[in-house]
Amino acid sequence: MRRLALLPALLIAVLTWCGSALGARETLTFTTQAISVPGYGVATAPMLARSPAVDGYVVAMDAEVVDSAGNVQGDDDIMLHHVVFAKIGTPDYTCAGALERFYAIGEERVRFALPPGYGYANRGSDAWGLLYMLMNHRKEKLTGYIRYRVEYVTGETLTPVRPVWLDVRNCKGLDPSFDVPGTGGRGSTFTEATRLTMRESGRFVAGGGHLHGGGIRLELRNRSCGTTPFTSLPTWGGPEPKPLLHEPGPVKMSQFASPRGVPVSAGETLELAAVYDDARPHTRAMGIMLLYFAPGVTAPCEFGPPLALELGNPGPPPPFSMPLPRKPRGPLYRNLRSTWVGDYRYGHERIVIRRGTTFTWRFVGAVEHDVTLVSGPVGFSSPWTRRGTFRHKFVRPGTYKLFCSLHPAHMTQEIVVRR
Ligand SMILES: [Cu+2]
Repeated sequence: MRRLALLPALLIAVLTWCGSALGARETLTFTTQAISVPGYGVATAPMLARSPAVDGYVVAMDAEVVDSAGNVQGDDDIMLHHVVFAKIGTPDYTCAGALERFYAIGEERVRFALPPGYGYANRGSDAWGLLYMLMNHRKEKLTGYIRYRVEYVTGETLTPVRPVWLDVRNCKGLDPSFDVPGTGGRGSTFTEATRLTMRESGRFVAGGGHLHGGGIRLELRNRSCGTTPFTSLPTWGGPEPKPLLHEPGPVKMSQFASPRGVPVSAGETLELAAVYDDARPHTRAMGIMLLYFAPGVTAPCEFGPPLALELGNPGPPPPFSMPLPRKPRGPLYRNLRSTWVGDYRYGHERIVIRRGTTFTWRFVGAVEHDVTLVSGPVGFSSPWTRRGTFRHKFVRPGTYKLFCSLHPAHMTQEIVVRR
């Protein structure tokens, strides 16, 4: 009996030993230093990130937020808004500078995995960095840690891939967001797009998308061939963390991993198009697709086989109107033309102006803030800033509810534009 029971264990030991002699695949887990997130607030910053200490290939990766005991944080505590990983000192495929963006995770908790035989090459001496944005849904300050798992292959040669980061606001800095005005009427859409002309031939063997609330689809088009080889679709739903500090985004985006993938040829022009609902405003929207490219020989306008999709349960964005997390307070100011934006408050919170007024916000804080439409007749937002001014001309009457997207529960404002 005893001898029989030992047999499986022995077999596993032998197989594991053979496996490591040929090449090993292991899961490496890293945890960042502590990140403090203010109550009902947002924390965003770049930091250095630990990486595998030996040469090998990343074949899959995911990330989550944990507390000091290692417990995974729910969205009701610290929500992972997004984390972007980059290799320091390596040029990016689409943007200037030596930060190669190779993995990102957002509200859609999508794990990236390359098809078998492909890997993202990494040296033990390579340095990684990450840019995080975390959101605290509790009143008190919380401390979180980003824990990421890297599936890592050593001791064998894989077909190398290069990450290709396509963003409809290509290379516009740390906040590549745009605003959907929401003035198109029922059933209308708003599209923001970017193009990339391929410098070399090969195949995209994996990819996925990132949209925000109001997103309908993200299309990868081949303009030279008149095709749309991949569309990333959002899945909606799931419990929304309360209080709502931003318009909820998709809980999943469809992705693909296929060795024959999406073939492209040198000189062909690709277009990434983010299609949003334009029946209502959506501010600080995004449209990003991360693809993994394996250089190789392809025919011009080669038609790839159907992609192996991980689809989710896609559907149109739910009609949604965001309430302000805090009711604007204080006296009502009539015909005001400007206000100040200080640390954690707007100079005037309740304002009535005439239609056609150009309103000015003067930023005088020690930390960054913004002005973002939450609901109202037209979507608009300011950049994050500590200094300078931002102007908006109010041409449509109605009630504009605004907040600072970085301090949404503290900084709110309501501007009524009369006819
Ligand atoms: Cu703020």
